Amino acid sequence: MDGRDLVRSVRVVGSSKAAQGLRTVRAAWRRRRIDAAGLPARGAERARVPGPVQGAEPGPGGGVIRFSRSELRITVAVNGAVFWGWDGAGPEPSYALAGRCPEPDPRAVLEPDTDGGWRVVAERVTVSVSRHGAVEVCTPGGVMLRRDLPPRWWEPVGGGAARWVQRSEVAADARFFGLGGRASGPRLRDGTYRLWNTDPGRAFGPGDDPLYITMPVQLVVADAAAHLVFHDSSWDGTVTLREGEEGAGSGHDRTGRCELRMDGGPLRCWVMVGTPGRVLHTWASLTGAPALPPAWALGHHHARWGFGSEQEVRRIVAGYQERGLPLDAVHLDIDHYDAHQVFTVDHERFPKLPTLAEELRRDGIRLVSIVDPAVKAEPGNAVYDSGTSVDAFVRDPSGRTVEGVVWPGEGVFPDFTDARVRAWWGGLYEERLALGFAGFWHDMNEPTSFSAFGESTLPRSARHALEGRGGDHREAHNVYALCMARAAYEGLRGLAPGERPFLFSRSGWAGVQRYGGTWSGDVATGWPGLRASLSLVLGLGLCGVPYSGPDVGGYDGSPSPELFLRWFQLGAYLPLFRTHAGIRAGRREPWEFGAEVLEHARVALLERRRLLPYFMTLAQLARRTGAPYVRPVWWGAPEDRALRDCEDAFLLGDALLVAPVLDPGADRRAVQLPRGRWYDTVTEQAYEGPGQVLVDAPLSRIPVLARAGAVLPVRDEDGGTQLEVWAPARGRTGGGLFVPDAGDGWEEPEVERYVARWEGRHVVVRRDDESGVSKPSRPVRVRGLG
Ligand code: NBV
Repeated sequence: MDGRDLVRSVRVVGSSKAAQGLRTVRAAWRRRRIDAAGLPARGAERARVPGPVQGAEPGPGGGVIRFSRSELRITVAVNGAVFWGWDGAGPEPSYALAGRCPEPDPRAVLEPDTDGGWRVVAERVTVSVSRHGAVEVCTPGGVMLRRDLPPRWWEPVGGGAARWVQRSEVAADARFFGLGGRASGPRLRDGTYRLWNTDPGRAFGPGDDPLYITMPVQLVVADAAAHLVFHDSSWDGTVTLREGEEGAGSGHDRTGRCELRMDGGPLRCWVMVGTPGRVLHTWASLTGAPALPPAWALGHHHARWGFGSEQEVRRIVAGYQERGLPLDAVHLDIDHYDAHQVFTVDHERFPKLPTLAEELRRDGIRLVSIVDPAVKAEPGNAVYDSGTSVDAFVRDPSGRTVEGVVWPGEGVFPDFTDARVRAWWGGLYEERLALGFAGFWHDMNEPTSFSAFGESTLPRSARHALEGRGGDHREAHNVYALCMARAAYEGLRGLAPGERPFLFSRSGWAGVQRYGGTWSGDVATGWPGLRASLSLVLGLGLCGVPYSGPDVGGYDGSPSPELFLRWFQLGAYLPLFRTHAGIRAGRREPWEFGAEVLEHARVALLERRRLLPYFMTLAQLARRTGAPYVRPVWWGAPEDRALRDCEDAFLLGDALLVAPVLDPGADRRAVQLPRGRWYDTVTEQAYEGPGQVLVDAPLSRIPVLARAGAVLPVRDEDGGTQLEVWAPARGRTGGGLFVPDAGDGWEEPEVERYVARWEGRHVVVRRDDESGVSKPSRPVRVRGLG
């Protein structure tokens, strides 16, 4: 149906749904009209390349290399990351950086290279620049990791933003990961990936791209080293990847290729080299430590669009309690708003929210509120009026407020790229805190405005403050949700200074981890959706966003009992463990799928609760080191090719390997093991890696293996913490870390470090800290002794 048909049908039917359709069509037309008037037509363009080198000027940590038609600035920062920018681009301003750009490393110097080029030699990386502007990144041993060919710009003859393309080569054995949340990963195969945060408008599966969170962040893993490259431009773009191939026998290698095309923005990037752990550490030091979720947020969350009333919430909570199923949070979707308007409550159906929140909190259950950015454009609506009085809403180039179509009808959009607007928005959470909400779930913040023609977001010509620099939606779109998260985070810190804010957001960009986590969005119910949901968590973790998880059971339709259970079992080992579904979807309470599923779901819930101290430790370590809780199996051995290609299992921290069941009818599955001994955590059977083994995966559980020697903190029956130790192989040692629960506040507990080793016929655990070696004060349980 095209726009005219839709309008015709709207006239005939005249229902409220049809009226919404008409509004949608009008909004799309309006958007096109605004863009046509507000954006310069591209017209003729001139192509440009840097041209031959002319000279160089050393500076702190690197210097500037001049070419006939551009210049390149290279700086090695003290954290080991290398920055380079063309055409005079520096690292600031940047939405990705956590603060100011790190200081240059004074030891890195720019020096002449062979063939008239230049190079910078740093501790962990050497960057060589050729006479024509190709940039090569090598390990200290001289192995090439990435070669960027000279870039090419297309400049509109009449002025305006230049498009550019950057082609790169990587090692023949390299694999690509990252680019934000991708449904078809985690290994990004040959294809084109778009960099434009998008609500697909329906439940998505592995073939859908792009989705809600895109980022120009690639993690490239090769034998010689891993590297992360971040192109710091928030504009629309595409990344086309082609994996390389190693020549068999005497054949030649074909290098891997990457082509990045951007519609605008500076051509600048950051590169970090090393092991995956080191690379993610450097990335976190640049873009910010991941926010630490409060302990309750590491438990089980239950959501649904359409609880519809306080009674229904109570009924669900009672359902969990009567069956002895742990529950830590309940999420209220837009149906608890008054006429779908953010920061309001439907008092008829939710008359006593603070009382409900208080009662739940007494039972250890928190309430989480959805928060949508769009505000109903209607005088008399308090949020609209207060926003209007501070001039908060995005305008078009003619100065009119941009209106879109959202749940409440015609809606306007706060400009979160304006510090003043962030401060106003952050203050609105006071109403939520007073209602008793303890956490926040940001939705529709790509931002989405319903549209009948493809693009369902704001017009590209819409104006944004961009921190006073001024610009349009082409630049602001991808950072809109990041800035909304910042507004909420900073607002909450001011409103409740003693508590760590908890928020997670559907959309985001590089750096969003500073403020909170994310979730997978509307993943389609089905086995492919289950697989896609793991891909998203792994990929986002490698982009520095460690806290995320799927809608367990899928967002739409009704999963079969088996699919629901397998999703539930996977979710129990992911950072955000949340059942959620759309308003027309079937039920998602664990007892709705029969007695057998309920029993197995209970086991998963209890195991999640038992592992809470371990999850808390992983959250603390993510904050301190940038390492995601959920890591690809190659994390510790990126040179192992078979591990690099394994996408159906993951490491949960250092100690556990989780092998979810992703196919129907399976009761066993193959697991690719990293080096060392691994124990099935239920049967305690030992397997030797590296290599592939077949393990049991009955309906009652998914395989979870523990690394021999691992010491992991678990909760004992009295709620205390116990150290679970998996026997090291004879003659070997092991260890693990524990960071005690920080409560909901800001305290930074000390890391407890444990080592495990054989002493005669016993496995002994010792605490090994700066103050010396001591007996652990916590109970120890040794497993895997056979
Ligand atoms: O708020 C309703 C839904 C929500 O349940 C879901 O989790 C989001 O991804 N929301 C999308 C808006 C739906 C629009 C069709």
